[in-house]
Amino acid sequence: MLLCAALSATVLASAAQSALAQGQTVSAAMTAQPAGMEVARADMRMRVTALTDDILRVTIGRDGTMPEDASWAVSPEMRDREARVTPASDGFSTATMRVTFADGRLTVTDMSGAVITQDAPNSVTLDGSAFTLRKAMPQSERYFGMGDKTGGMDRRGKSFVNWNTDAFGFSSADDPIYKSIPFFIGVGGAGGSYGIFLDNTWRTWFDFGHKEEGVLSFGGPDGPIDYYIINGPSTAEVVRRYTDLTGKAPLTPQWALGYQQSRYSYMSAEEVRDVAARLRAERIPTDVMWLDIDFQDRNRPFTVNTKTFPDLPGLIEDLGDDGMKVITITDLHIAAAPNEGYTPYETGTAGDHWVKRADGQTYVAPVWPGPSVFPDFTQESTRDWWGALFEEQLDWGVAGAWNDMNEPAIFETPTKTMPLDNVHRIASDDFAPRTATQLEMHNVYGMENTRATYDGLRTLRPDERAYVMTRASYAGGQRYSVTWTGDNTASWDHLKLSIQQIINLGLSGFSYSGADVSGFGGGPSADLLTRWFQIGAFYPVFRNHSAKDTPRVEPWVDGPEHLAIRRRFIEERYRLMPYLYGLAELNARTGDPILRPVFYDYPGALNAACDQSWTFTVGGAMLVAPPPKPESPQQYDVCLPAGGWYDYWTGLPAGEPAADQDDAPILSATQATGGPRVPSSIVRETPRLDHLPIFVRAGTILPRQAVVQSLSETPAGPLMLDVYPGEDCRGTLYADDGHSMAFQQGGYVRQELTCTVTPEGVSIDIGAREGRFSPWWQQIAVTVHGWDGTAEVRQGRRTLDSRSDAATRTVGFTFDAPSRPTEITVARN
Ligand code: NBV
Repeated sequence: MLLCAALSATVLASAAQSALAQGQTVSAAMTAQPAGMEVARADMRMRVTALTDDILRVTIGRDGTMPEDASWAVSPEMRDREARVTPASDGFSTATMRVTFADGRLTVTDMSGAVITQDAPNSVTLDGSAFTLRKAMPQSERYFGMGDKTGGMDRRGKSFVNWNTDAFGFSSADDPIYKSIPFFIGVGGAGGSYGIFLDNTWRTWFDFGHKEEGVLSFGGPDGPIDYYIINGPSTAEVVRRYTDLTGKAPLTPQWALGYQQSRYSYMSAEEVRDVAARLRAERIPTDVMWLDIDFQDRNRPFTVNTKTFPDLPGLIEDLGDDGMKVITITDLHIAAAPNEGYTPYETGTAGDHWVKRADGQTYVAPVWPGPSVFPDFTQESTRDWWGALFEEQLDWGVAGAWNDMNEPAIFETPTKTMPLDNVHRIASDDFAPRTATQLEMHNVYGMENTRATYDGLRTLRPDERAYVMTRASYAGGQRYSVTWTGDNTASWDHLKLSIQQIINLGLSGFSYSGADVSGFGGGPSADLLTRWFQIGAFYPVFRNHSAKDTPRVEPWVDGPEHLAIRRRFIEERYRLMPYLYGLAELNARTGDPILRPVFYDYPGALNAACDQSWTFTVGGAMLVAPPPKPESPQQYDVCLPAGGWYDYWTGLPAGEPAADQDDAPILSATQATGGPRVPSSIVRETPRLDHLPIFVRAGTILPRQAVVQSLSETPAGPLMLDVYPGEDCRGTLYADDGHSMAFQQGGYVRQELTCTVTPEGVSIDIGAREGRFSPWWQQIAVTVHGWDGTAEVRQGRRTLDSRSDAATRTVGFTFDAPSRPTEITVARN
């Protein structure tokens, strides 16, 4: 922290003219601050503080009063940070950014002067309690993030409102839907990628050049004008810094990466057992069974219908013996059932935990249990009370919690939610205790519900990882829960939309999300369901779920041929588990999403020539390219970023036909127009229902394992490493016990892997083991791809047996898993 008190002289920003709401022009005075600057105008003060070299916080106070320094999303530790800055007459700079205020506009550039973000004219407009901020919108820039919002991947040209909404049956253009994450990333501008996060829980709005060409505006009807500018310049750096600010998603229990089976609802223990038994009989790897509202007594949270589920602990135990966990739904509405011995109602009433009406009475409204009351999660004491209610479920062996309806959804009202003048009592964090209306608390209510659940589970089982899934949330909600995209529909449109939503959720901090595989409403055709399983197999949360009164959608429903394809993709996810779990662990440390847009790792892909409307990567190294028009048999081109790729399924360099294939699908831009065949990065694909094109970056070491029926099983045989030689060749091995918190105390193992292409062949380096966990594998089986001829493989002075295969162009060998650094050389002989 550098104090530059000597520089706190007031500088009149030379041409600091700025237009106000009413259009008057006033001059602004600038004052240097310890970590930034303050600009004062007649009606407002703007403070810009560098929390770090790459994160600026901008707060604007009206009538001389700065907003309260409190947040549901950003911890006080982060908000209190101050970077070392160098003041200048027109602003200041950090190590990486220059911040200036001139002509009434805030401009942030990189050190070379390239603009990261700049205010548009009339940059701040105050209108009563409402406000509007305006930024310039360069032609080249595209916009991502904003959570689960529909409307395609790029937000440019669109307008959105943040208002958590029970959006049953939403269309691919409806807005708002369930979540409010007032954060976007601008990509493709002169200064590289940057993010803006407006930390305001009210009904804020964002307009990406829809209202006014070339102007990106955002604002709200009330609440703090408190936003962050996050520098990149890469998109990955923006996401990492946004999750430094709002928190990382905790490391998931590994079983939650397995296949999950759900239905609204499996109506009895018998039905759950039947479905679980069929999953096992059909050899469909599965880790979780979900129980929706009908397992409860009269839809009352924290109860069980003992007629249909006479022995829930027994059911959970038996499924557990078969390698399946059980997650139960727990909605936030508590039945208003006085004098019935319903503990949540009795204790909640005694503790004064309910949201109130404007007249001070407890608010009662209909939801699933009938007349219900609603915990005021804005009070810490209420969250503590709520969290403790999970004790019984945990004693029964329940593995995780599902918080639904927490927008909050209310029946029998056109607004679908609480009256806006309902009263919450904020008593939490560093907020000054006060009442707040539903207008202010609405968007953060669902997140505080999950916070109560998550903290409750962690407190009750401090040695276990907590798993919570939510429908509604706010920025930073990833600290407490994973999410899904709510009540989608069985349509091709929704299948495609799901990837766009998951990508944008991942860029918005929610690295764990999924969509109901099959679509919640409607009934998918056999082909649609099969495709949905294929693509869902790469969702961070892979759950099959569907509504009451819709056709069944378990993997077997359309007969053996479809089942075989669906099973193959579920199995493939399990084979990839060492890779996926490594990505989960990376995410917990960095915030890097698991499922990513291609441009996250390959910036050039932003402007690729191919339709990439739902092409994505899993962790950067695996590129998944579903047909852009999934319902059409039309051929399509896949643009592969520069650097070389392998076909995941054949293991051959991308575009090379497999031995049993006679068509050579590789194309190049020149060949496509009749030119000569050149090494190229465009591959033409013909859609086939049993195939999903997947490519692996040349320069990848991909860890895989044998298929298991659940992640509680130890995989048979060795850990497999597929080595795809190329530039910057790397991979990671990570393992821990998969469920406890021991990894935080060294109970894990991590080994970095690299490979180098040498004149003789390839050399593979296995790094030292970090951590003290003994992984399940004793042996490692390597397959080197793109290999011609036989090889001599050496580990130190030892020669290892190897097998080459001309058809697959591979050489393979096995060795004992080393705990010390080891180099293995593979040389042509
Ligand atoms: O709890 C029932 C459903 C649930 O299955 C679904 O996933 C949620 O999004 N829930 C909504 C209640 C309303 C369903 C119409």
